[in-house]
Amino acid sequence: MNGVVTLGEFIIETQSDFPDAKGDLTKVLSAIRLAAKIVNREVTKAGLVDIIGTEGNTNVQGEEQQKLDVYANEQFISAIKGQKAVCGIGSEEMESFMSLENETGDGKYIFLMDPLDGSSNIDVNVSVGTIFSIYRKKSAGSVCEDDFLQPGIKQVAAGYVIYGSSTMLVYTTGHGVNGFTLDPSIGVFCLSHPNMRIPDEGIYYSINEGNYINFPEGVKKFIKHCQEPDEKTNRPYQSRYIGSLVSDFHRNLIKGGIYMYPPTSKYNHGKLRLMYECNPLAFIAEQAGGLASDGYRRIMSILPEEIHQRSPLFIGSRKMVEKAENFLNRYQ
Ligand code: P6P
Repeated sequence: MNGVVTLGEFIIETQSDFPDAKGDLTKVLSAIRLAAKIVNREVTKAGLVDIIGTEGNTNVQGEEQQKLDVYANEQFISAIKGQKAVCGIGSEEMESFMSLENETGDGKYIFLMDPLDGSSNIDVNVSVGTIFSIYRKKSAGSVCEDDFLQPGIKQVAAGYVIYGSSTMLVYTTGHGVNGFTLDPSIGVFCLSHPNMRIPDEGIYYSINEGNYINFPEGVKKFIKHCQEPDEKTNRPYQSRYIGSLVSDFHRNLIKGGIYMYPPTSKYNHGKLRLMYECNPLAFIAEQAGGLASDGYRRIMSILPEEIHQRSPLFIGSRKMVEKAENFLNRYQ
C-alpha cells in the first residue's frame, strides 16, 4: 500500500527505541494487535449474534459481566499467551492476577487490562474500548502481586483500542503517542494519527453531572467556571459525556478537553481503576503533552496497594487539569 505505514511495520521500526530490545515488547504489541482485530469483529456485529446480554456472572467490581467483556478478556489472554513474552496478567474481569509462567516460561513483562471498558453501553451501540498497560516484571522469583503493584511511571507501554465509528489503536512506549486506524477491508491497522498531541486548552468538559450534589466543593466551582460565559477563554465550554471513558478521552485527546471522575457518594475513592484505566491513559495523556491527576497528585506517581484499587481522575489538556486542581486546592 503506497506510503501507508502499518502497525506491524511501525512496531518493528520503533523497536530500536529500546537499545536492549530483544523483540519481546514487539511480541506483546503484536498480540494486542491480533486480539484487537478479533474483539472488533465481535463488537461490530454484537447486535446480530447472541453475544449481548450478561454472562450471568458479576466481575470483581460487582458489575454484571456482559458476554463481550468475558469474550474480550479471553481473546487478549489467548493472544498474549501465544507470544510467550508475558509472565502475568491482571484484568478487571479477574479477581486476582493470572500467572503464565507455566505456559510461557520466563516472560519478562506484566500485562494489565480493562478488556472492554464501557461495556454497559454495548447493547445501545455506543463506542467501547480496551485499555492496556505493560510493565517489566520486577520481582526476582516467580511472578507475584508486587509485580502488578508498580506506580504508573514504571510503565513500559500503554494504550487503548476504541471500537467506534472506526476502530483505532492508540499507544505509547514512552516515545510519543501514535494512532492507527483499522482498514476492515484488509484487516490492517494503518498509521493515521502520527505523533498525537493534546491541545493545552480545550472546550470540552466530561463529567457525570448527575453526581453534582455530592461532588467536592472544588469540583462544583470548576464546573461553574466551565459554564461561565467568557469570550476570551472560549467559555462556556461544551459538556460532552458519553459514559464510555475511552470515547470521552479519545475526543479530548484530539480536540482538547478534560475528563473528570471525582469522588462521589457511591465511589468515595472515585470509580475508575488506577492500574488498568487511570495509569495507562495517564501515560498517553502525558506523552501527548497533557496531564493526569487525582485532583492533588500526578496519577502516575501513586504507589498502588492492590490491583483493583480505584482513584479519582482528572485527565486531559494541561491547562484545564491545572485549573481543576487549583479549584480543588482552593476549595477544600
Ligand atoms: P458513570 C464505564 O463503566 C466507566 O468505567 C467509564 O467507561 C465511564 O466513563 C464511567 O464508567 C461512567 O460511569 O457512573 O458516569 O455511569
